[in-house]
Amino acid sequence: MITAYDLAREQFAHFDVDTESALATLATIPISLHCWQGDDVSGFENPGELTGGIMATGSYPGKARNGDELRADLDKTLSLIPGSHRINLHAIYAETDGKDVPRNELTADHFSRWIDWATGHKLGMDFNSSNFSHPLADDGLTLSHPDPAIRQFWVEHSQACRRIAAAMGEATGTPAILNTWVPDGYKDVPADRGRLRQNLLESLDAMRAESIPASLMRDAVECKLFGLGSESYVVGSHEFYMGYAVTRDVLLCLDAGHFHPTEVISDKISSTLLYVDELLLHVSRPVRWDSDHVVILDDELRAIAREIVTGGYLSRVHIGLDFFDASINRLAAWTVGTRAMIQALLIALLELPAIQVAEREGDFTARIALMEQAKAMPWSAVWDEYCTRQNVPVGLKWLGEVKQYETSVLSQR
Ligand code: RNT
Ligand code: ZN
Repeated sequence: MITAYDLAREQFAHFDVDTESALATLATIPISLHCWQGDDVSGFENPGELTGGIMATGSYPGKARNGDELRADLDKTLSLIPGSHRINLHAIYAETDGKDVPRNELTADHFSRWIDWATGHKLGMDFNSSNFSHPLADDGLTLSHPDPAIRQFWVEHSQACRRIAAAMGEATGTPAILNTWVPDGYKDVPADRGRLRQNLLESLDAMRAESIPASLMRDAVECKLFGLGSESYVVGSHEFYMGYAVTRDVLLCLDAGHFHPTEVISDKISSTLLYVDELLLHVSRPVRWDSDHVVILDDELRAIAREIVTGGYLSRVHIGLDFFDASINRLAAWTVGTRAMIQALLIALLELPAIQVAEREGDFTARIALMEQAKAMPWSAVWDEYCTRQNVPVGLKWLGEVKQYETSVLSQR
């Protein structure tokens, strides 16, 4: 019997695209799945509200309330997503058995259940210091705070997180990326833009003073244009962190929602990679602002994936997700977003080589024609084949499984 995949393979072969080699490459690309979609960035520390200028909206029932629930939700989600991936945690997901452990005293022991779970599933791990939802972050400043004692607390928190990340890297056999994002900024026009930036620079250097092998953990820094409550001034701006990453040889993190609304990170990949060795991406979907909507297969997602693939940057760009929608089933949110990211990578791997040839020959007529033809190619038959081979639901079959899980598990919470 001739399958849809057989026909698709032939159609792609006609344009010199080998679907088998695309599928083989696709299986090697890990996506770092952010745990915080599972509980609206609440964490397990205390029942306080989310602060730091980020916000999850919606009150869909059934969110995970502890590590076991969150891991169960991730187990189910991972069974719906093809490929081998990574898990991205925040410090607020520590499990302290009811003990009140200050963030600057967290150790890898508080993440032992996560580490055991990740190694059992052969998942790489990534990590984040949590510089928000905390009394010492209530005035919107952390690593750049004018009070040296408060700054020191957050430096110590970051130092603790670097050691935890190293332990994660050691246990999993793949370096954990520790991302640093701080909400620091001012709601209104500052009188002095330089002072807090100087503080942030010194704090970051202090946090990184301990040298840890790159085989265990790597540092990444994430810039932002504005947040709720930091509309007029963000200490860690793009220029600030670009300079930091270049001079300190750390990874630069580009979040899709952290620039001006018409600016896109797909256009920043080939530029920044001239100056930094590696990037971390926070793939997100801003709608009018940094709203962290669930990622879908839109033009920008496709552009991000094609830049990574056709630019030859697969080994230098680490793909992480960063969205949190509390208005729909949270497992569905993860599944839609992660599957869309993988679909975008597949489409990029199936790109018609003739497009590049036409551009190099200056034939922009053929370039636009081929780009439009590429959109009509039967990539979805290749995607279905990938899901079948990876033993995950084909097409929309995953939705029935999520609904079933909602009835049997989520609705009981
Ligand atoms: C906030 C940043 C940051 C967070 C997560 C929870 O604007 O994007 O990456 O979303 O760390
Ligand atoms: Zn982010």
